[in-house]
Amino acid sequence: MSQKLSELIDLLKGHRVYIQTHNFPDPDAIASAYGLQVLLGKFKIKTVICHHGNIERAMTANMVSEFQIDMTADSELKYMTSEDYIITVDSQKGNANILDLIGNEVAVIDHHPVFCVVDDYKYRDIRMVGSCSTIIADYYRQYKIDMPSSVATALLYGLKCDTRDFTRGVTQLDVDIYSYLFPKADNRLIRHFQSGEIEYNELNAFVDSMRNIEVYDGVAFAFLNFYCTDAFIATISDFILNVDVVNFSVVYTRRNDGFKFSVRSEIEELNAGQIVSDALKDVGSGGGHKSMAGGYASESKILDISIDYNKVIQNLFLNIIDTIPHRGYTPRNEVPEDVEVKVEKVD
Ligand SMILES: [Mn+2]
Repeated sequence: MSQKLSELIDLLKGHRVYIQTHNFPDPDAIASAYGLQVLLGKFKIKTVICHHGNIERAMTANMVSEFQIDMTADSELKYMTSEDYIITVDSQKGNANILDLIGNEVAVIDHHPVFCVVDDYKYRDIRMVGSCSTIIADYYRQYKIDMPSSVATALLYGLKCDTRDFTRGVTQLDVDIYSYLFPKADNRLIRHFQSGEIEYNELNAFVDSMRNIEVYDGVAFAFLNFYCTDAFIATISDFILNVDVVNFSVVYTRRNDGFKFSVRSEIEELNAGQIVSDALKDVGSGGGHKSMAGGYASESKILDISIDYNKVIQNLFLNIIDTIPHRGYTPRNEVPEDVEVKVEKVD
């Protein structure tokens, strides 16, 4: 059960307060930050929303401009000191996807499993629900606080994005919050935000990435051999999961001196966060939810194993996945003789 909102408010009083999202914030992170900012504002606590990395996607940028959400990039932060308080939303300090700013991370509101244990938060509300927006909305609901339509729309959009329209990681609380937000939200606006998932200038890259898929026993790999944003990799990973023969997808691209990963699972037994964390532990790091996760691997460590980096990456994942019995899987050493083992390739 979460700590009381009043504890958070008491904690923040008299401090300069920042709400920090994960890097390259997505709709859930931004909606959570915005909903929390409006909520704290009702208790006369002023906050600045900050983040590292661009707001990349049209579907995210549309929401920010529609609601005039004031987001400050870390490079534009002028006044933050080590005395200032930071609340991290949709992320936890110590994770690879959040820049360590100089302020003091006193509070966390998140829905990600805890991978790096940092236990000195003064306020912690981490719940395994479909979105961080769910938790923020729950504060309004529990404490009967008036919610403007803009906040309801943003939070409902965040909830829909993270649960992929209520098809992944959904809990009873998410459903309850849906019925709480629905009458307050502008559902036409949500449709408008959602319609920009793939941008026109990405169409070629999108088609290319579909040509490069390799599938082994339901596990798909796609290497995106061109510059693409984090959000684009995630979109491709989501999309590949829609292919009928795929139930686990690993999409990756080159970044500076490494590889950036986006991983999705639709099989209960295959925990995406745990699998990325295990697969990349010697070459980088990773983590996330049961159904969606991400990671990073150092290029030199991958190339140390073999110059054929695609094979190395495939093996790192398949070696972990092969140890986990799951639906639609044939253990490697126990293949019946009359079954032809083939590598499926989608051309
Ligand atoms: Mn989220």
